[in-house]
Amino acid sequence: MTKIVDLPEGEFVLSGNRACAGCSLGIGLRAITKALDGQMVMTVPASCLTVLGGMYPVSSVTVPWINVAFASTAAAATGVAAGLRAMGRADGLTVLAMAGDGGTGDIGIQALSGAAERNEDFIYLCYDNEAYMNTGTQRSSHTPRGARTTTTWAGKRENPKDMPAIMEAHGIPYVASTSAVYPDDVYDKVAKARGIRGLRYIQMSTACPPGWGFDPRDTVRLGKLAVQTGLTVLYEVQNGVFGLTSASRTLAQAGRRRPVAELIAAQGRFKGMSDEDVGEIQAWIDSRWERFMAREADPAGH
Ligand SMILES: Cc1ncc(C[n+]2csc(CCOP(=O)(O)OP(=O)(O)O)c2C)c(N)n1
Ligand code: SF4
Ligand SMILES: [Mg+2]
Repeated sequence: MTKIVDLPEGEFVLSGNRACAGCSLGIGLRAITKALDGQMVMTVPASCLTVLGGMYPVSSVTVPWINVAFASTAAAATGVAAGLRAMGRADGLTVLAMAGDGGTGDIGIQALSGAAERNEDFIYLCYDNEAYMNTGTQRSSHTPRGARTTTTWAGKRENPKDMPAIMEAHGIPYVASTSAVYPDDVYDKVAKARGIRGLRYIQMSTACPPGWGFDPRDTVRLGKLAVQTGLTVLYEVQNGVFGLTSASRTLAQAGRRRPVAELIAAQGRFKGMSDEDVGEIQAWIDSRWERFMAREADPAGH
């Protein structure tokens, strides 16, 4: 595993972007672009990522980037990849479709599912800040149960959609889950995906101070706490073979997780949640974690 100090020095995300203070998206995007060595073309729908990238004529990112209509991120990436092949430019250049959780699990899912079924040749990276943040925190299918948003003012009642599992069911060669506050894990997964052909799906948990309700200085602590509780799980599935990675593997070896109540208490969006609801979320995480443990014990699912 690559250590943070060993990440390449080349920078493709410049300082001084328009994201909020403490946003973890920039940390993740730095690692992603380093893993691709800037040899990439991005397709991006409306989201906090477009805010981070900047409005013409200024930009905080030095790689080619196409802003596309919301539902069409994967369709646009399909077209860019086909165009590069037709021009004989596909070798060495990676097409990266990158969208938020709303743009992926809700609005962009049909184009993404179609591209996965055809096993198109690009990386799709969903950064998951767990709501429609750019428009002021509306619930998405990825918003966790109990979270207050402007459209779930009493707390969301449903558990989040499991997009990596949905993508795995398409039989694509690589699916991974990572977190922006572990840039070494992000880097390793994108670097691995770079060397694989076909559709590769990576979901990146992206801690968001205003949307989750915590102080910007706590971004890394909160993102890591989500992993330490087992709510965010770092893993990959390559050609059907499962493996925990990084801090989630360490957690599994240690055999004990921190209670989700700690994570809930640290975020304003969960304010006022009953003990009963916290207990139900803990039970949901526990049963999910047991399934991950079973896969870790039998990686190829025999
Ligand atoms: C077709 C369409 N519908 C709605 C919008 C308004 N809109 C812009 S960004 C955004 C939120 C996107 O949420 P997500 O994909 O999770 O990314 P985030 O903002 O959280 O980074 C919405 C609803 C739009 N630009 N286009
Ligand atoms: S709203 Fe959240 S995800 Fe969006 S720029 Fe601000 S901190 Fe980042
Ligand atoms: Mg979002």
